[in-house]
Amino acid sequence: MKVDSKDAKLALAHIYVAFTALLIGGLAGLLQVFVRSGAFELPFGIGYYQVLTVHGVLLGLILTTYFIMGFQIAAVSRTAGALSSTQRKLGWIGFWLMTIGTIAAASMVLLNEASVLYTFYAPLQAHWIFYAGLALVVVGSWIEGIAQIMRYAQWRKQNKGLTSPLLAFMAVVNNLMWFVASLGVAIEVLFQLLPWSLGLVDRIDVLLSRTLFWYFGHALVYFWLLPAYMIWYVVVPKVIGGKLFSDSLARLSFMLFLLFSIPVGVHHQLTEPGIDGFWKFLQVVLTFFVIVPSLMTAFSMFATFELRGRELGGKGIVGWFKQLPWKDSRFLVPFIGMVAFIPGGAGGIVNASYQMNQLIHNTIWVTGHFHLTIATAVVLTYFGAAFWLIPHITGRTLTGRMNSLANIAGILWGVGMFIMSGAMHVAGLLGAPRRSEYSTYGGSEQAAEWISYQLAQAIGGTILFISILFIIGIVINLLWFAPKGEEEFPVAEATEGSGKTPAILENFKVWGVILVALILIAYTFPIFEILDNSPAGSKGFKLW
Ligand code: HAS
Repeated sequence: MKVDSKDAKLALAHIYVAFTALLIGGLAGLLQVFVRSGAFELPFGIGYYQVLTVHGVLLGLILTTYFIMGFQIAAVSRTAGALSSTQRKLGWIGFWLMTIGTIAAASMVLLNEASVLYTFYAPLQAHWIFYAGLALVVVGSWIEGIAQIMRYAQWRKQNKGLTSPLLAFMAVVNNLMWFVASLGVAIEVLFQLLPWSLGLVDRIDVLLSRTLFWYFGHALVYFWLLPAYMIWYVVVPKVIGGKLFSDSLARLSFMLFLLFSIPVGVHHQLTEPGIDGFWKFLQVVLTFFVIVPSLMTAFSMFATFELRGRELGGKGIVGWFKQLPWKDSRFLVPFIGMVAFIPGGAGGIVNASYQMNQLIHNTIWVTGHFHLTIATAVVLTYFGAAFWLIPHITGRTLTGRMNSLANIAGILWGVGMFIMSGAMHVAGLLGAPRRSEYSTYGGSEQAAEWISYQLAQAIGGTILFISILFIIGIVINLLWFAPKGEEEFPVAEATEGSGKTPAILENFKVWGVILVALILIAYTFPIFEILDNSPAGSKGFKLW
C-alpha cells in the first residue's frame, strides 16, 4: 500500500521545509547554549533574543507544523485513499500560504524587527509583518486541514457503517483540535497585535492577549504530540511485528485530547494577576484530566511491547523486553522519545500543580520540561518516522548503514538531552530564570550557583547539534542518494481480541458539544472579568 504519487509530492514539499528549519533552528540553539555559558559572545551585533526567536519559531512552530501537515497528508492518503484533485489543490494552496508566511516572519526576525520569542508576548512589540506572517502560517494550516477532513468525510460516505481507518481518524481529530485552538491566537493577532503594531491603536490589553495566546498555546503542545501518538499507536506496533493493543482505546484517548486540550490554558498563567483563583483551580483540575489519555497511551504501548515480546518467546517479568528489535531505528529512535516522555510528563504534572508552579514558573526548569517533551519525545518520533516516510515517498530504501547512523543519532540525542535538560531542571530549582542571556546579576551569590549548570547545558547542546548533523545527513541520503527500492509505510491492525470499535467514538457531534461546553465553562467568566476590569493597556516595547 503506497501513498499516491501526487500526494507524496505534496508531503515531500513539507519535509524539505521542516528539515531546513531543523538545521537553522538547531544552529541557533547551539549559539544560545554557548552564550548562556558565559564563554562566548555573538559576533556582528547579533542579539541573543534574536537568535532565541529564530530557535523557538523555527523549531517550535515551523519544523513541527510542516512535519505534521506533511505526515498527516501522507497518512490520510495511505489509509483513506488518494486525495481528489480539489483536495490536493487545497493542500498546495495551504502549503504556499504557510511558506509565504514563514518567509515574511523569518525576514522580520533576521532584520531584528521581531525579537519577541516564539510566544510573542505583549507588550514586546514586533513589526506587523511578523504577526501577519504567523497568521498566514495558521491560515495555510487550516486549509490543509480542511483537505484532510474532506478526504476522511468522503471515505465515510463511501463506506457507510464501517469503522474508519485509524490514522485518518486521528489526523481529523488533530485538525479539529487545531481549528478550535487556533481561533484564540487568530483573534489575538487580528484584533490586538496587528492594529497595535500598525499604530492604529496605541495600547494593548496584555492580560487578554496572553489569555487568548494560552487558550491556543496549550492545545498547540498537543497538536505537536498527537502525530507522535499516531506513530506510537499505529506505526511502531507494525514495525516490531506486533499489533495495536486496542483500536477503541486509541480513539478514546484522541477524543479525550480533543475535549481537554483547550480548556486548560490558564495553567500557564497561574502566577498572573487578574484571573480569579477559582478559575485557575478549575483549569488545573481539567489539566489533570488531560493527563489521562497520556497514561492510557503509556498503558497501551507497554501492552503492545509485552504482547509482542512474549509472542517472540520472551519469558519472565523482563524477558519480553529483550526480544524487541533494538537495532531497528524505526523502533529505537521513537522508543528513546517514549522513555524521555516519562520524566517529561512527570515534570508537566509538577508544573500543573498549583503550588509547585510557584517554584518553577519562569525558571529554566520549564525550558527543561519542554526539551524533554516536544524536543525529545515528539521530535525523535518524527525523525524515526522520517527514516521510513522519506524513502517511501522517494522510492528509495533505508540501508543498513543509514539505519545504524540513525540509531547513533537517536542515542546521541538522548544523551545530549539528558545532560542539557537535566541541568536545566536542576538550575531551575535553584532559581535560574528562563528566557535570559548569561548574567552574573551583579556578582550575586545565587547566580554563581547556576554557572556550572549552564556549562553542562553547553555540553549537552553541542552533543545535540552533532546529532542534528547526523540526522540532516541521513535525510539528504534518503532524499537523493539512497538506493532505489521499496520502503514500507507501516500500519498496524488491532489485536483480534480487542473487540469492535463503538460507533460513538466517531460521533463528532457528541464530542463537539462536550468540547464547546467545557470551553464555555472554563473561559467565559475569566474573559468577561478581564474585559470588565480592563486597564488602560500598555504601549509597545522594543527592548532589543
Ligand atoms: Fe507542558 C509548559 C503542563 C505535556 C510542552 N509545556 C510547557 C511549555 C511547553 C510545553 C513548550 O501546567 C512552555 C510554554 C512556554 O513557553 O511558556 N505539560 C503539562 C502537562 C503535560 C504536559 C500536565 N508539555 C507537554 C507536552 C508538550 C509540552 C506533551 C509538548 C509536546 N507544561 C505544563 C504546564 C506548563 C507547561 C503547567 C507551564 C509552566 C509554567 O509555569 O510556565 C501532560 O500532558 C503530560 C502527561 C504525560 C505523561 C507521560 C506519559 C508517558 C508516556 C510514555 C510511555 C513510555 C513507554 C516506553 C511506553 C503522564 C506516554 C516504555 C519505557 C520503558 C522504560 C520500558
